[in-house]
Amino acid sequence: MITRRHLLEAAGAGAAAAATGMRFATVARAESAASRLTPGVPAGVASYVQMGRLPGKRPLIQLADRPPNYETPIEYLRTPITPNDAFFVRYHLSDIPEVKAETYRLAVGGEGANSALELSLEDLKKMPAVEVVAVNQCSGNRRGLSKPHVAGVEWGYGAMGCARWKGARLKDILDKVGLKKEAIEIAFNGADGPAVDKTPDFIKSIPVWKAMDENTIVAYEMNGEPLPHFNGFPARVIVPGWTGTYWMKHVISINALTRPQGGFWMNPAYRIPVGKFPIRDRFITQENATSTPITEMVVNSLITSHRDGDKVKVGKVVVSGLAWDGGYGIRSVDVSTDGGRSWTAAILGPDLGRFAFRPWHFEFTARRGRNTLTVNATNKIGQTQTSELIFNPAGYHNNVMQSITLTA
Ligand SMILES: Nc1nc2c(c(=O)[nH]1)N[C@H]1C(S)=C(S)[C@@H](COP(=O)(O)O)O[C@H]1N2
Ligand SMILES: [Mo]
Repeated sequence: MITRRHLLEAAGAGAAAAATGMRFATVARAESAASRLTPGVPAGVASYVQMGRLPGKRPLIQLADRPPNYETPIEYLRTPITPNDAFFVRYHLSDIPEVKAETYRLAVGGEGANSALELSLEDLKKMPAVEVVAVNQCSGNRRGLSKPHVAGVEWGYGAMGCARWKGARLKDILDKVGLKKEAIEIAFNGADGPAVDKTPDFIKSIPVWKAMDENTIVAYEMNGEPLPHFNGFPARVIVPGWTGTYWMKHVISINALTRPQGGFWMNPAYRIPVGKFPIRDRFITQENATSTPITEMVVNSLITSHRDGDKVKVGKVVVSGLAWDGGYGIRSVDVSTDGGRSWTAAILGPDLGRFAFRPWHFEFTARRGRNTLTVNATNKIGQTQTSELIFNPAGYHNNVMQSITLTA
């Protein structure tokens, strides 16, 4: 609960931060943040986590402050569209400039393009506009649940959100400069940079075929509003189906490449072992014998109506949540109340498109004592979640079926 005192404190801290030139401030409410942590994240996380307040955002679970890494509490994931002010925030670099709409320029070119040009925000908005509802999920969502634990931001369930994105097709932007037939990848850079540390600049590329997909866009609107600063104002890349790492925020350059993009963030970061996950979309120009870039999200689901350990009344209980995948679409969500011996189909809610969160709900009769529910989503190509963690050193692609126990 946010009390008036907390709001005043937040306002005061904000003013102090503004005075000292800091861009954001946090409200120390350690207990309430710890109570929102996903069960299973390393015990040490509780000692540093707090409900942090970035300008324009509700209090979110602050796992790091510089660079800002803020997770969405599951309460805000009860709708298939995540509100902008509750949407998670993930950065690798601490120097995040406030990009001005008027002076913003997007440079498009590269050695794989026939020409080069610069687009203003107005230019982008004059292009044919498209909308796509798509899940943005960090590759490392649920990393904190890895056993054994692995290094990195110890995300619980909330390093994800779903929004209606509006913008220009990347394909239309690339058509303006024309791609050479030698072009193999399209690379993005954002306006953010390393502060004083030696972190390499965050540059990401995707294969040309994914860049030319009609669903891949450069978005300037999120749920009918300009992008929030911390989600990439004034424009960001949207790569529906693929994990958030490619969704470049504050994108200021788009380059067509004739050779694979190098750099830390392409290799060794954001890679998965070859052959370990049931992945269809391959990023061949970046693949080597042992590792390949992470691409599409694996099928997954989350209970958002209840937390593990919640108390319920004996009798009818409605449990609800979300399911999503890499863009094949959700076929079914099944729930087991007997430890996986039998499964019952949940009722699916509105379909906002194959890249969107699919809401579901399930009614069951709670008996006195402990009631354990396990959820498993299946997508339209028949892929399901795993019961055992597919361990990988970066903690990516965790889609272990979630179980919660409700006590009646
Ligand atoms: N400019 C910029 N864009 C970025 C990143 C970043 O560090 N800098 N991180 C990426 C990663 S890893 C993720 S998961 C998403 C998170 O998007 P969000 O902060 O809007 O939730 O942004 C992506 N785009
Ligand atoms: Mo990410």
